[in-house]
Amino acid sequence: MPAFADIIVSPIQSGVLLITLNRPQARNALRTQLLSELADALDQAASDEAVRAVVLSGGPSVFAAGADIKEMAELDMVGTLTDPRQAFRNRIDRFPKPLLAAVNGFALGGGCELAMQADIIIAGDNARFGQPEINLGIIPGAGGTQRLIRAVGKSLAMKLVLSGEMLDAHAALAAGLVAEITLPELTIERALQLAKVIAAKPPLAVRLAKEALLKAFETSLESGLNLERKAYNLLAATEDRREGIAAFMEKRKPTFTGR
Ligand code: CO8
Repeated sequence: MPAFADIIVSPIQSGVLLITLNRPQARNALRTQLLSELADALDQAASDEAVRAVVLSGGPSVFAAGADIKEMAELDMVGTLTDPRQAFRNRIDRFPKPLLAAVNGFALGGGCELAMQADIIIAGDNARFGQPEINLGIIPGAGGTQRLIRAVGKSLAMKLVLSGEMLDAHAALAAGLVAEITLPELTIERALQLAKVIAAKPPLAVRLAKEALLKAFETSLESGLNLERKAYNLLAATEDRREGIAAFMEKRKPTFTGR
């Protein structure tokens, strides 16, 4: 991996890559450069067979305080329309492997939206999620109106987006925005541990499961079930399916190769 300025990419461990947002002095505000580096790192992780899952963290005390407001202030409407950040966000969306967010502290605005781009959120009990854009005279622009409502339902999403109020970790867990909460000092470790469990599963099945699950947000039940069935059938042709079933019969641990 090339050296990055705004993120730290740790060496792969047991198939898991840890990416840490690294602008603590700006509360990890998501300036263009940071998003560009993150998209590049994920593109590289997507094509590296050794990477089977990625954990995205903001470090011990903050996940991300949103778009970089200082950078945003420079943009007029044309600047906003031609803003390259959307393309970086789209590349993050297309990451095909499991992406876990380890969230400590604030995940606000674009930071909350970034956490919601992950497949699974593990939060420290000090985490606070929010879409405070309304306080700046704008609305969420990177998925906050669409993903939040799918994650927590209409009433709570409306409350958060229209009032700018924050959701604490316990409320986020109760609402289904996060999968687990833990002590803040254990958030990254727990996310890595879960990522390693996923990384040991058959990669093709993991990939198709992610694709099928995400499709549920975008399609009718009938076509979603159709896609699920096709993905299921495809996996019947894999060596990993043979290995998984053989290992069960032989009462041993399977070794999956992604073939
Ligand atoms: N952008 C730029 N700088 C920031 C940001 C930010 N979002 N957040 C914090 N900083 C900077 C502060 O300016 C300060 O810098 P300096 O030391 O130079 O004055 C430094 O970080 C520390 O900030 P605080 O002193 O405020 O730190 P606190 O720990 O007291 O508070 C908070 C942390 C609560 C996170 C607070 O900083 C805050 O409220 N930040 C703004 C949160 C916000 O409004 N986020 C929404 C931004 S808008 C957005 O995300 C729209 C997304 C649209 C995406 C479209 C993509 C195409």
